[in-house]
Amino acid sequence: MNKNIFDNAVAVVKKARKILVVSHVSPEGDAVGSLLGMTLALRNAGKEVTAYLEDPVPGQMMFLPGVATIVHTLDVNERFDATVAVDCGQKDRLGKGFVALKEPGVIVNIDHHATNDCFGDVNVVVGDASAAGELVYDFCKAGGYEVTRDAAINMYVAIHTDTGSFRYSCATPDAFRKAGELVALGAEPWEVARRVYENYPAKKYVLLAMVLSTLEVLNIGNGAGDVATLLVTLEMFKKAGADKDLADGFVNYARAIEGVQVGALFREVKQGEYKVSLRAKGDVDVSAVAICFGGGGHKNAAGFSLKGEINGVKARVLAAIRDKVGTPSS
Ligand SMILES: [Mn+2]
Repeated sequence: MNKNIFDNAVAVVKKARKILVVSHVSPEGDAVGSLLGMTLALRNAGKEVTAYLEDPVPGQMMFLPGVATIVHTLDVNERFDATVAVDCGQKDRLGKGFVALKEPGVIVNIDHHATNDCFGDVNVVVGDASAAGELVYDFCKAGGYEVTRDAAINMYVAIHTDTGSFRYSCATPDAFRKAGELVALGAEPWEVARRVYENYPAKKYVLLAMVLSTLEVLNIGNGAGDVATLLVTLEMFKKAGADKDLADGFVNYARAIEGVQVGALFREVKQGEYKVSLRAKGDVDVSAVAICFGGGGHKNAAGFSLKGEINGVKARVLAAIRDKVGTPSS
């Protein structure tokens, strides 16, 4: 028989009767989809599976099959034969409830973050997988676990969300091929898109209208292209009756403008303090800007907090963008 990267993981799971499946705090589509995809496949094979997430499932993911069976607390004395962790690079990101658990059994760590510290007893870390959901699908194939329609919907959502709807460079031929197989197994693209991306509360748009009216596109004169800024204030949240989550993703409107290389959203968190989100296109690295203000992130997506009045805060951020991401004009 051919060797497969999942052989050891499959061996652990085959031997286990009582299994805990976990993913990271602040879960998004890949975390919830991978968790439930794995859970449903193993339950279908007769395993006794507990699916645990420390934090609540985001509203847009509440339609996922099996979501009602997720638990958010664990009994520290409960004993498992094995734990399968998905989409999580560090053990403490699995949450306090998991870390406190005395007998998690053999820990199988299945992930796609290159920064994964291999906290498991068995580690399957594939940095070029688009989503942990891809790996859950591979695991099922390797172990001979049937992928039911309900499991397929979860894995499809995992891949769909982590590839930015197949827009990011991680949308590889493998990601498309596996997504296609999951559609053949019963995941419905339109139904998923409708639930995940076309199901927002109206007040999000009331808020968006106010935020878009603050748009400024500035040429900062450093050869790095334009910077577009958006502002969301506490008063706007109050007027729209919206909480802060509803501004998630607004910064992408700034980045999406023709000629703009960096989009910035300034969100007032309290009087005199702003959370700044930066999004860059292509080769522009905004994490360097975030780091110089004590924040962090990835090359194309980073953030930090800054104190001061909005005009001063904006001027400091634009100056840092000019210094850090500009190419000397030639
Ligand atoms: Mn992921």
